[in-house]
Amino acid sequence: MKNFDPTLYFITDSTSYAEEEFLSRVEQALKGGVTLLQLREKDKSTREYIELAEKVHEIAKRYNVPLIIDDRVDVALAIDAEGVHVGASDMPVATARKLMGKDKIVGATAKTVPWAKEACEQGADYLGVGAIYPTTTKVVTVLTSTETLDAITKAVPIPVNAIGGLNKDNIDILKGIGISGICAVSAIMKADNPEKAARELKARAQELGLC
Ligand code: TZP
Ligand code: MG
Repeated sequence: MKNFDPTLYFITDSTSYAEEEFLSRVEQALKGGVTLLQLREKDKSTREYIELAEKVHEIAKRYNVPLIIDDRVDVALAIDAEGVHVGASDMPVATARKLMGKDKIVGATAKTVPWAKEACEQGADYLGVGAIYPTTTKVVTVLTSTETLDAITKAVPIPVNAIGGLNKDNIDILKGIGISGICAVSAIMKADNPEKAARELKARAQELGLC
């Protein structure tokens, strides 16, 4: 397995913030103990995506946290990010793996056991599974039951992270399921204090023995 820690996977959403505030929030989250970071941009031009990714990468490197780029292999390669995350409407995992090379992290979204197995066979390093709860983050998704999440963790040998509406007060639902980590957007991004939010979410996940 590659050398990354999926315990607290923070996925960004810059839409409500000026750049300075956004970058400050990302850094606060890293200070709070985020172990894996994803830059997720849906509306930026390629140039804007690259420019922001370079800035986020500089910060992430200072905390030794790998940066994953959502959707865009070209952006990930352009800034020499540590990895890319692909979903159902993005390029296939096998293509992303071929383009990224064997040493980079390739993550994939999976909502069913067959889909999870396929992503794994095509070279995914981890899976994001959800949405476990309804989410306020802009995303096209359907809910995934904890039974399906559990089945996926048993069906693949790679780390599986839960995602969707997760926060420190509701992750107890994941107890006993063999996940490797928690993915969160709003619980950290929109928190009054992202550092504290990240710290508390991680502590709660560890307290519950989730990861
Ligand atoms: N995929 C499934 S749910 C989701 C993504 C990207 C968004 C999760 O955001 P939040 O704010 O943690 O619910
Ligand atoms: Mg995507």
